[in-house]
Amino acid sequence: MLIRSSSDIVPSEITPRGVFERRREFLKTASGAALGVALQPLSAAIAGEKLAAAVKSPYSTLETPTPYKDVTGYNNFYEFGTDKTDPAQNAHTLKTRPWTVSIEGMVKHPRTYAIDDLIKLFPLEERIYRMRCVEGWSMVIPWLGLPLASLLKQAEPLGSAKYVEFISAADPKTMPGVSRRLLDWPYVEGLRLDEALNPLTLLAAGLYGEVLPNQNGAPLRLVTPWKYGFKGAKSLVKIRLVDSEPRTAWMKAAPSEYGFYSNVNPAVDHPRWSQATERRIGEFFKRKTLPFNGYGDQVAQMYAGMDLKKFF
Ligand SMILES: Nc1nc2c(c(=O)[nH]1)N[C@H]1C(S)=C(S)[C@@H](COP(=O)(O)O)O[C@H]1N2
Ligand SMILES: [Mo]
Repeated sequence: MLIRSSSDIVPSEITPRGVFERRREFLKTASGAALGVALQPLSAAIAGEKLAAAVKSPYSTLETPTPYKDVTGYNNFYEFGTDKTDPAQNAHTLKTRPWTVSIEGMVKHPRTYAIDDLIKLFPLEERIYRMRCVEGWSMVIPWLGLPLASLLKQAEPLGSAKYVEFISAADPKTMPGVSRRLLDWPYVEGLRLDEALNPLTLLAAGLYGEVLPNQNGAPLRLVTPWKYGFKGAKSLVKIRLVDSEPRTAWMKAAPSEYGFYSNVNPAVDHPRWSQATERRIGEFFKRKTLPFNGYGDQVAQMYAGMDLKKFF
């Protein structure tokens, strides 16, 4: 198979706006009957006013979204292989219905949601976010999701809860990578409670106005745009409130390379490479990476007084 690097993509192929606007127009006018098969599972949740409300968010960047084929065709999801094109090729084996997501641990109201109930209960918003992978590439992705804070407020964290642990599915029958010792499965991520409650933190169920493709973490995945991409645990089955810092899959694999905080920080290099610049997929020249991926106004105060070289 021919794998092109991002620098091979010529400008004439970059038509995200057109595609995106057409999709938005389609979604605004689509009736249930007009929705394609891919939209079916979400159709009840995003039809009508909810979708209208999803069109704009003050948290969205005005930057041009990365083309759909790159957002869905070039990413990491080790449960389906370690190459960037593996998830798109292999994730069709994942079965996302029926699916439940449990909110558990130190909460007043633990609950297991069927995914379709969860999506109906919480209004989905469109959030166009800059995303930065620890490996040095970046994208702009129009997510469709619910603020994690909405779900947490419903569950009511106890006073003892200080962190949130996110646990991905690990099903060897549908996820071939889980049978290889690439990571200590299941994939686990974590946030401090205030980070989890930050208005930027999203649980995404869709992108580009469509149900999330499997390779992007269907049916529900975490999105924290001021942190490196690996924080965004995919295909979540559990969200657990805990009193101590969760040990994440990447911290277990390589503690000196992947810290708990993982805030995008051009001033703190990865032990094996610089984090000062990034390649926006679809662009030729590298860009400077911004502190907190450009979201400092929304998140920097959470880390006031912390040495971000120590707490990387
Ligand atoms: N369960 C799981 N979640 C995961 C990963 C993974 O391997 N397994 N990879 C992470 C990494 S390194 C990145 S960059 C993003 C990439 O996917 P996206 O482009 O859909 O955000 O998913 C993150 N979430
Ligand atoms: Mo990543």
